[in-house]
Amino acid sequence: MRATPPLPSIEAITAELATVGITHVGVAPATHMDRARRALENRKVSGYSDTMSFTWRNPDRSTTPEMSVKNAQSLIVAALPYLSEDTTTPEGRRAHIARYARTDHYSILRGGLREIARQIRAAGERAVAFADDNALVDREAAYLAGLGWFGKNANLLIPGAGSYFVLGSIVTSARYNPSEPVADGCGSCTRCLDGCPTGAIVAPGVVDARRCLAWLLQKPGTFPHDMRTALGDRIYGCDECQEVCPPTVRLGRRAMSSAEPQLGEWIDPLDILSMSDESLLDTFGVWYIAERNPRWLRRNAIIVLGNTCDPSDVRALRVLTQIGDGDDEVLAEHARWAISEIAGRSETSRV
Ligand code: B12
Ligand code: SF4
Ligand code: SF4
Repeated sequence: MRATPPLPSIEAITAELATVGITHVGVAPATHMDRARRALENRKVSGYSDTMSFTWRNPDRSTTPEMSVKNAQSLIVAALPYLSEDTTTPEGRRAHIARYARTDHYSILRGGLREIARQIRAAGERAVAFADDNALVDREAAYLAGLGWFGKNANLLIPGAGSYFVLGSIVTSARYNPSEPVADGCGSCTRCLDGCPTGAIVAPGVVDARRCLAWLLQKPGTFPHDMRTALGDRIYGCDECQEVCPPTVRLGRRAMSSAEPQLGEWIDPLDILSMSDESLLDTFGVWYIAERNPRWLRRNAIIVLGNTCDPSDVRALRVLTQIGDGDDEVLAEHARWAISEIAGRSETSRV
């Protein structure tokens, strides 16, 4: 009979996770996450969670690790850096992809965590890996595991490294020694509150999703009129509250992503409008696209064209006019808006 392998130590786990690019690991007790539970309830009542489901789908489950793994004792929480090199901003029409969305960092993180979970199970314990899953509030797990502090921009900031990290956990019945929590590092800084283009950070650590561009780009339906100009050239995700964050900007480069980006920083929004449903889902399928309906990507591309397209860009204007005259009333309305924005810029440049 083969002997049961020993439980991997936290040092061995950290070393193994480092081989896939995971730079920070900590341990939290698998207790109920009271603060996150309260925050989920409060954001629902105040309307800040808008129509998001995610961790709100079942707040009891997403804040109670034991509901995912029977007799859970510990969370092993890991952070993977996603910062990659910037490229130059193109002239004219352009669409910007947020830093975390240029590679499927979650699958790298999950892959590393699943392998460790397998080793823990082989040692006779229960263990399940989660990363960006509705079953667990990842930032609270990371805070409790001493990986970092909650920034006023709501992101988890790692001391000496900033917030350009994705987070994931292994919930396990095995007992590991919990790490020490990290003290607040924001101090009197308020740059993210002032720097958010839509004023979505309504209090330190509290994001009103109804104003957050990252959510509005994912949400199905008509894009709110009063947020369209502020969207600028963003096609997926928004990095602004991190781009203005001193520790993240200053120290982020200490831990860079080692993964080859699958997508560039910039794409041509006209390409999105000329691609088939199938190729849109093939190219951008790792993104959260509501209802898996590429129509919402096209909607975003139309707004971005409205914000970035030069009035002399005949090709883009022709495509927008076709959509504006088309059968999809939602896209048509966005296209007519974009045309009038572009025309407005041509008026301004003549004055
Ligand atoms: C829903 C969601 C969103 C929503 C809502 C975000 C939000 N702030 O709630 C939207 C679509 C807007 C979004 C955007 C982004 N997201 Co998101 N998102 C999630 C998801 C799926 C759930 C988050 C959640 O449960 N929120 C619930 C609320 C209650 O949590 P919270 O905002 O963190 O609230 C805490 C703080 O308020 C804190 N707190 C309480 N009191 C106080 C007091 C003070 C003074 C402070 C400072 C804090 C504080 O405690 C609360 C509870 O823990 C997680 C993945 C997961 N399963 O956890 C990823 C996750 C949070 N997202 C992530 C990322 C990368 C982003 C973006 C940067 C992506 C982008 N570039 O566009 C932006 C950042 C926007 C922002 N400033 O938060 C990462 C964050 C990594 C990190 N280092 O923090 C996560 C963890 C995914 C992952 N597994 O890596 N996201
Ligand atoms: S992601 Fe963008 S819109 Fe959302 S809170 Fe941060 S800066 Fe504001
Ligand atoms: S910008 Fe300033 S206040 Fe906001 S998270 Fe960064 S350090 Fe904290």
